[in-house]
Formats: sequence, structure tokens, C-alpha cells
Amino acid sequence: MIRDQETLNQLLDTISRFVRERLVPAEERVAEEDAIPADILQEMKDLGLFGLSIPEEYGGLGLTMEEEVLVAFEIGKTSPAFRSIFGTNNGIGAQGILIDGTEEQKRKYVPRLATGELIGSFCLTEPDVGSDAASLKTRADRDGDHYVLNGTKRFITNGPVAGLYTVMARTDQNNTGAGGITAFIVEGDTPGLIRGKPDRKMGQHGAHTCDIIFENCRVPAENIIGLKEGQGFKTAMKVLDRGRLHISAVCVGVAERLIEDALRYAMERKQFGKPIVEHQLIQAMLADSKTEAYAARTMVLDAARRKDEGENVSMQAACCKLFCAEMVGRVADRAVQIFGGAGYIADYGIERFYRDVRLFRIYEGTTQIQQIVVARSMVREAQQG
Ligand code: COS
Repeated sequence: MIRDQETLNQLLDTISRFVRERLVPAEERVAEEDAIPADILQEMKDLGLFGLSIPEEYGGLGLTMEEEVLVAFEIGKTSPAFRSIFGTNNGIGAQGILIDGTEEQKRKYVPRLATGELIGSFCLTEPDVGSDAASLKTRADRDGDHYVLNGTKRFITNGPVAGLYTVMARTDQNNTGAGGITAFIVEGDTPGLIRGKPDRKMGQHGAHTCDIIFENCRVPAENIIGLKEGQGFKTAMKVLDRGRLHISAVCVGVAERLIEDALRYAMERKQFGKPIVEHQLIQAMLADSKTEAYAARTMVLDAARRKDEGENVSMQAACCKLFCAEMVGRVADRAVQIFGGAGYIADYGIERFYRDVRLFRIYEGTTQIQQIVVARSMVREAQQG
């Protein structure tokens, strides 16, 4: 749903210009220094990028899902590391509170997430718990009006810099499944919350992950999201449904950027006496990439519109994440191929994107998990129908 086309167009133009003029020229520097420059960070805050999907009453731009994916298409046209720093505040770091939190919890924390004053992070994965999220081991034991958290969370995006963590922990030790899990809001300066050293990653340099360790970390009972024990797994799944659509849109943006770069290069580069774009085998690669990116854009928009209309889009979000993450992997691979030797050399930036996009097939649910979500939904529908 688009609320006001003119306002949205202005926002999209502004973001597109910011991406082109400020972020694209800084891509190489960010990758080399493994950090986003402070002035760019401030401009992101000024543009409202930390609060895109946060309702206006809590200080955000209150974008609908359709508006958000249109923005994500634009943001995708540069290194994914830029999106990562504000991505958690719009997505997994804020949505738990927004979807299932109490009014008081929303008022207390969300406005500071919307401005970027506070970075939000989402702690689900553990050293022994990845795709099988319901088996998580981090425990939270009640002690008076507090819970005591113990355990380790792994690969936590923005973990090193976050000031607020949504933490899934087991409150019912007799229930080893999803029903024993509760979601907590944990402030970054709580004693017993320890940040590990940043992980060394294959790509997306400038975006950071680390372990978050809880050692007798006392969290007030009033910080249970929605004040209800045992709801944490469902909260996490709802958050991921939304996150998967956003990531899908970013995949589309990155694919479109790579197609643009590959096309420009193919028009300039000459072999066998003519630009390589005139060779049909190069044309085939460009056409396949264009077709797949178009299909991805269309499905993401459809799922986003359905979500805005109030439909449950768990299955569609998984379809999108599955297709878009795999699609951008193929597009990046073809871009390297079209660039040839230059595609393998760091100076051209294409190999960096090739490494960056590999993560899309893994985080916020692997491709294989999306397949499971889609297939289970098909079976459920068939049984009901
Ligand atoms: N929205 C709301 N509730 C949901 C839901 C969703 N999208 N998906 C599942 N649930 C509910 C189920 O309805 C069920 O509730 P009841 O017990 O009341 O029936 C409960 O949650 C457990 O669901 P299910 O039995 O499907 O859980 P599984 O253990 O089989 O796990 C998968 C389901 C595999 C889909 C889940 O563990 C998953 O998404 N894993 C990947 C985790 C992930 O993405 N990690 C990335 C790191 S975080 S960036």
C-alpha cells in the first residue's frame, strides 16, 4: 500500500541520490577499513533511515511494507554493509517490541531506535542452535522480579555496537521446544552482558557480528516482550517473516546494481573486434539476470502488498527469500563472468559483491529453511482445503 505517491517519490529520489552520490563512492573505503565513516552514519540518521518501518507515533517514517521494499530496492544498489547498520533497527532489532511488546515497552525503547541513538540487535542463534531455533539453550531463571540469563548467542548482527538486544531464552526448562522460549528486552549496559570480539567474515566488511554472552545477567521481569512467558519463539518467527521480505528486496536492489554494472562493462569492453555485449553468449547472461531480477521484484511487491492488506504472508515471505537470495547469487556469478579476469580483481568491486551476496542465502533463515516453510505451508493448506 502506498499512502501518498508524491511523498514517497520524494523519499525514493532522496535515497537514490544519497546511494549514488555518497554511498557508492565510499564502498571501497568501507570494505578496506571495515567501518562506516562517521559522517555517513550521521547522514543516514538525518535521512531517517534508522526508523523507516517504525510507526510515526514512535518517531519513525511509518512506511508500509510496500513502501519499505521500494526503499530497500534503492538501498540495495550499494554495498549491503551500509544497510546492515540501520537494518536491524527497522527489522529484527525493533520488530519484536513493535509486534508483541506492550505500549510501555514501545514508548520506552522504540523512539531511540527510530533516531539511531540506540542500535537494536536480535539474539536467536547460538553455537549449537541455528536452523533448529526452537532448541535454543540460553536459559532465563526467575529470581524475584528478575530473570537471570545464562548462555551464548552467536553471529549477532550489530552485536558489537548495539545498545538494545531482543534475546530469546528458555524460561521453562521442562519444555525443550518452542513453547518454553520467552523473548526479553536486554539493555546493552546490563551487567553480565558481554560482547565477544567481532567475527572475521567472508564479506560485508563494515557490518559487524559477534557473540553475545550472558553470565548471570539479571533482566527485570517487566522486560519480557508483551509480559508473557512462552511466546518468544512465535515473536521471533513473526519478526523473521517481516525481515525475510526486507532482505528479499535488498537482494533485488543488489541484483539490479550488478546488472547495470555488467551491462555498462559489456558495452565498453571490446573483444573479437566489437563490444562484448554484441556477442550472444554475453547477451544470454544479461537477459537471464534481467529476467530473474524482474521476477524477484514483482514477487516481493506482491507479497508486500498482501502483507499491507493484512494477509498472513509467512509462506510468501519464505518464497521471496528463497528465490531472491538464490537469484542474486546467480546474478553476481554472471557479473563476475561478464567482467572476466577483471571480475576476479578487487579493483573492480565485482568480486566484493560476489562475496557479500553469499550471506543472503544463509541469514534470516537459510534457503533450505525457506523450502521447509514453503512446503509445510503447502501441506497444511492441502490438509485444510
Ligand atoms: N508466525 C507465527 N507463529 C509461527 C510462525 C510464524 N511465521 N512459524 C511458526 N510459528 C508457531 C507455530 O504455529 C507453532 O505454534 P503452536 O505450537 O502454537 O502450534 C510454533 O511457532 C512452533 O512452530 P513449528 O512447530 O513450525 O517450529 P519448528 O521447530 O518446526 O521450526 C522453523 C520451524 C524451522 C521454520 C524455524 O525454526 C525457523 O524459521 N528456523 C530458522 C531460524 C532462522 O531463521 N534463523 C536465522 C537467524 S536469526 S537472523
